[in-house]
Amino acid sequence: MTTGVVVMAYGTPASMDGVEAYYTHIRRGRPPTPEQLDDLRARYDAIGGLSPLREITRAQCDRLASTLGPGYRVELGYKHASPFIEDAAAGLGGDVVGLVLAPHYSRGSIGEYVERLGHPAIESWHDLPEWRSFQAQAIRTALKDLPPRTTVLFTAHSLPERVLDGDIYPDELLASATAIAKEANLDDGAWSVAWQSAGRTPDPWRGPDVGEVIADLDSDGVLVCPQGFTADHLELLYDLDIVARQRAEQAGITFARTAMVNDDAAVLGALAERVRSFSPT
Ligand code: FEC
Repeated sequence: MTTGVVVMAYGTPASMDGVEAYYTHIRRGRPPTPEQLDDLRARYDAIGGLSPLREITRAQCDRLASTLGPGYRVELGYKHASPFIEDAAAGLGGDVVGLVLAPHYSRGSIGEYVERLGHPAIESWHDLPEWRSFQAQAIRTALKDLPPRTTVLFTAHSLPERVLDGDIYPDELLASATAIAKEANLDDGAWSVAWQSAGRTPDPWRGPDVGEVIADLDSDGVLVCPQGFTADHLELLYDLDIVARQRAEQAGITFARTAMVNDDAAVLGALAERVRSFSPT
């Protein structure tokens, strides 16, 4: 008897022609205005075309599948692109468990993946020691090339305030940032948390935004550690590497960002172990 595993991730369009359908899906069926669509296409153009997210998610999923080995059937399911979560789950019989390739729980984000899956899932894994060590090592490596007075900013995707009311997401982000900062031997005043990639909607989103924090920094360097994500994609390559970098340059501050997990063998191996030992309550 095999166990089915649905590895879930955000998804990205497979071609530039697919950007409108993708954006419409993110907006829950409401098509974007021509201006919004042009703006998104321009962001993909600015990172050199499509996002690398599709290939990276595939590599992450393959790494999980090969570590899990026989006894597990692993399928990839995207939130906003094909193959969708529901299609991946429908192709699996018997026991099915889910894993989202994002470390922290929030009702408005992970909760939605799990609801659509309709099976038990690992809802949060930011306490994984191998993941925390990866982040601490990435910080230590990047700091070697930065000025001594550098601030580390741990970022995650912002969410609307109404979604975060009573949600555990900010607490989980602070808990992992604190543990990673300790493991990387950062002084208390040398790091903080910030938010990024707030949506283009009129309602208030959780801040402070990483760009505002950078503009107000009293330091010579800033190192952004996007702990809320596992792969290189648009929100990092554009929102951080282009927009946040510009903010830093305007403020006369050296900018850098830590390396992403992508298909790192130690982290994905440990995640596979977590899937193996997962028993739904
Ligand atoms: O590389 C790529 O092509 C895709 C990058 C990508 C990732 C990602 C992750 C998260 N999002 C989260 C929440 C929201 C909410 C809205 C929203 C909107 C967008 C848009 C694009 C986009 N997101 Fe995303 N997100 C990525 C891309 N996201 C493009 C639409 C244009 C824009 O606003 O920039 C607002 C929806 C609405 O309009 O109602 C909310 C969260 C994550 C991290 C967790 C995860 O990976 O699932 C939370 C990657």
